[in-house]
Amino acid sequence: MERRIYLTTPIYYINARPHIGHAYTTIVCDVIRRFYKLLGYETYFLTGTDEHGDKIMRAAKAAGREPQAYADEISAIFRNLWPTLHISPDDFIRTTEERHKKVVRAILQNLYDKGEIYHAHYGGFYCTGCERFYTDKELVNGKCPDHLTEPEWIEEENYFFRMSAHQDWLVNYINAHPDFIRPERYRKEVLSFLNEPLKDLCISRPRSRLPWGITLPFDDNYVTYVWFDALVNYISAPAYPDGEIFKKFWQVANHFIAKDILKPHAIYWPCMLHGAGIPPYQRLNVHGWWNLEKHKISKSLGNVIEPLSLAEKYGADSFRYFLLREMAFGLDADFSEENIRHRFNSDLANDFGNLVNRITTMIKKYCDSMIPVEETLTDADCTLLNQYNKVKDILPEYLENLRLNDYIERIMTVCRATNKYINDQAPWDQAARKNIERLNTILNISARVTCGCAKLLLPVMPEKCAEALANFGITEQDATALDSGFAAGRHVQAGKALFPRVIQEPSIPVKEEHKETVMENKPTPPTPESPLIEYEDFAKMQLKTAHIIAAECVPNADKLLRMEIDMGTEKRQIVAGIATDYKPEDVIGKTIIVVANLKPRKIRGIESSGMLLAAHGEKGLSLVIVDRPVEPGKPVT
Ligand code: ME8
Repeated sequence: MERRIYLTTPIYYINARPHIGHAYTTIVCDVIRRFYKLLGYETYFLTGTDEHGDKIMRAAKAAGREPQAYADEISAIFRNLWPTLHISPDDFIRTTEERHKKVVRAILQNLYDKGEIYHAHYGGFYCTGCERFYTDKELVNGKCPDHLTEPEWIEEENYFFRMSAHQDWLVNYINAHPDFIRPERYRKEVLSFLNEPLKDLCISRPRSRLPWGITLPFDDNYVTYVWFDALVNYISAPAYPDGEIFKKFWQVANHFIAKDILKPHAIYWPCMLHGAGIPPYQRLNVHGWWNLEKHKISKSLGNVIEPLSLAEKYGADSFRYFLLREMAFGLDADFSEENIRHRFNSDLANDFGNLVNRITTMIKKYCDSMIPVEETLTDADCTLLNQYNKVKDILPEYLENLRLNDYIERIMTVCRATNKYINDQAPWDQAARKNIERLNTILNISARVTCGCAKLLLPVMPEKCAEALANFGITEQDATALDSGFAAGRHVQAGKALFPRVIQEPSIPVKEEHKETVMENKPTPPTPESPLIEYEDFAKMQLKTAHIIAAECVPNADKLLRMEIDMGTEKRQIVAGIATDYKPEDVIGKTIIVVANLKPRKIRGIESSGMLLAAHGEKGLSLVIVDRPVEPGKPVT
């Protein structure tokens, strides 16, 4: 089997700035490409911009610009956006480039010479939004179903491609190649459309009406219809017919699009290729729409979400994670910023980031910062390792079936299982009992599985996962293959939170009462004037023992530590102003005393469910701890 894949996004119209929909398709291709690379495939990834046609000419006019200058400007916005979202295409094609025009002209001439193109009179309903004619039947209440606008009736002489002549071939081809168009629902939609006779495709526009396009090589009174021009990008970029990239990658071409442009890709394009004697692409992969309150996010509906502002707010990798995790390929998904925040705080900060942080912190504390060697494995160790190995092994199958959201969830399940494994195996107890072999084994296994998960998540979050792996001493070169890189003896780095928690309402400035005054452990000292309290007053307070199982600094709050504590029957999160006196690694494993029935409150937007006790000495803070081992959750009286 070919271990190669060629991935393409649509080339985007430049009549407006990129939005979240464009970002999604491009990120999906980038992620899939990185997964295939991890599996050892040779890959080629193309994106670009679609710059001709009515729509662009009108947009340029509205902006008071010449079409070419306008195209240069907006195309550059797309091109420059991709690296900021950690997307790295191999090529970026613009339909106004000569290398593209040359191939469009060659294909047109080839079809014309073969008698596949003819000249005729035509009248029809034309939607400028879609840049195409609609039949009566396709219109909904006389309006374009996508743009909800009334099309214009246009009559003119034009050139037509004999698309109808390829209908039988196309139906047979789709039937013989079950994964030519996928998911299945779109394949069925195309086949059902092909139950009706296919009309020939109008492939020209009179230059007198629309000067902005590629002149037909056999009649300079006309320019090429923008869809005919645009689709050819998939072969013009890899330099059809003789380019090395074309020869190497065309047979494994995988187009990625949303369902809005199914018809041109599933019908026009294969027929054009067949007419020109070029084999069809390998697969058309069709995803659903990002909606906002049930409406497609689109520039024509004016409800766009700017990808850059979200990436700036949450980080490009978290944004990528959200898009991939939240949408099942093929189905629509609803966008909500609340969901981004939820994914960020729960999956990334709490499950994955916390895991990396607590393991590196413990290796630093207990093993002199060196990944320890494992000794005899227990059932619990083997169960966790097996769970990870299974997820690693199913990667090709999930990738092949485009189940990326499910795959990410499988990885996160392993991260959660590793967090639980650490809680259950309690390495801090092994350290207290000086059971070094067991301590080393627990830390080795949890580090190994965590590095494995970080590597599996690299395609989704290239920068953050590289940072996570670097914390375990694994460089990008070490991490090229799935099984490379991890080794006992490597030096770890600890301390910096991978995903600093997102404050609940990031755009709202921190209010005065939310600042860390309450939990800074600066109680008002009792003065002679303080009234004495009754025992009943004291008894209202539930003091309990708790084990600190994880800790991290809170970004932009020098004094705060966020800690996860085990209270016996439950785990809680507390935030306390002790960071000037304690580093995260100093407190992990300690048994402290907390006020367990204090109302939760937010400190810098992070919920704190309890307060720890500390003494305020001349030289700083000192945590109140128990002087013999006591189980967590025990009452302090
Ligand atoms: O159609 N949800 O360009 P275009 C998900 N130039 N994806 C979305 C989306 C949404 N709400 N909105 C847009 C064109 N997209 C032509 C393509 S290709 C030879 C020519 C994504 O700028 C999705 O990939 O309108 C969709 O197919 C594409 O942007 C349409 O981009």
